[in-house]
Amino acid sequence: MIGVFDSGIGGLTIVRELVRKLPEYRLIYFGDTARTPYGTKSPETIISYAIQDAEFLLEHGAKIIVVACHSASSVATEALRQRFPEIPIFEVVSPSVKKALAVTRKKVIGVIGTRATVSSGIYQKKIAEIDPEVKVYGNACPLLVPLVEEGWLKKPETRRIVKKYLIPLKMRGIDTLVLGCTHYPLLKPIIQAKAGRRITLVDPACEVAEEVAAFLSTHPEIEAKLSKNGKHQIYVSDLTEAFEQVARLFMGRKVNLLKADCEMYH
Ligand code: DGN
Repeated sequence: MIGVFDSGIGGLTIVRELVRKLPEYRLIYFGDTARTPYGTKSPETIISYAIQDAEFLLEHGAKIIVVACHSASSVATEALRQRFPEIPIFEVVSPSVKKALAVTRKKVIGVIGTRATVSSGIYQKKIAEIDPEVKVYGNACPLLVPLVEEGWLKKPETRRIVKKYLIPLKMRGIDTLVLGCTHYPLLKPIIQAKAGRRITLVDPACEVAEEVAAFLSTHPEIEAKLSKNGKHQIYVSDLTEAFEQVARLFMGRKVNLLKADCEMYH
């Protein structure tokens, strides 16, 4: 199976894209709803959670892992690759960097995300490795996750907050904006409206799905290990009605959440 994990329900935006792009493969998802959010936690804590999340997926038959959470992708990818050297591990930052560099005309890129993602400086680091001339500006937008989870996708309050978060980036003259958090694809219409038509949005969910598809088409030995057809399994470490509602919002349909039976999450 293709394993996907996230700090909570938000990673279903990545599942949605993976299912659209790779409909034949079975997927297993783990959302750490008992310990969400990761975006406010220290790198050490996020790394230890990410390793446990990956272990859960591998124990349940995942053959490749997609880190859907931007906070975990930003701080835990290296640790995951060291811990599981045989497992192909995908994360959401690298394909977004690639896309952002391909579309920027003025070489000025903005990134929005959680505090963990923005303060990791991972986008600045990865972009500088490829093109040191490109300027990268980040802005943490901690209020957007709860607004999305409340379903406030079109409210005037959300519009005002998005506008405020984008002002410092627009003042820097960005022409490309990376939606560096699992939740932001749901706010795309508002973000695009407030950013203006001249700023190109990069949606990491689409980019990572493309990357996984390209990898599978060139690695038949790994592709052969993935189970095809059959039901996707969506596990969470804590199950409430509210999480089910949020899952429906993210997937655009009802989702049957399974409670992960796992000591460490209690
Ligand atoms: N999944 C997190 C991320 O993409 O950074 C957002 C939710 C959170 O942990 N705050």
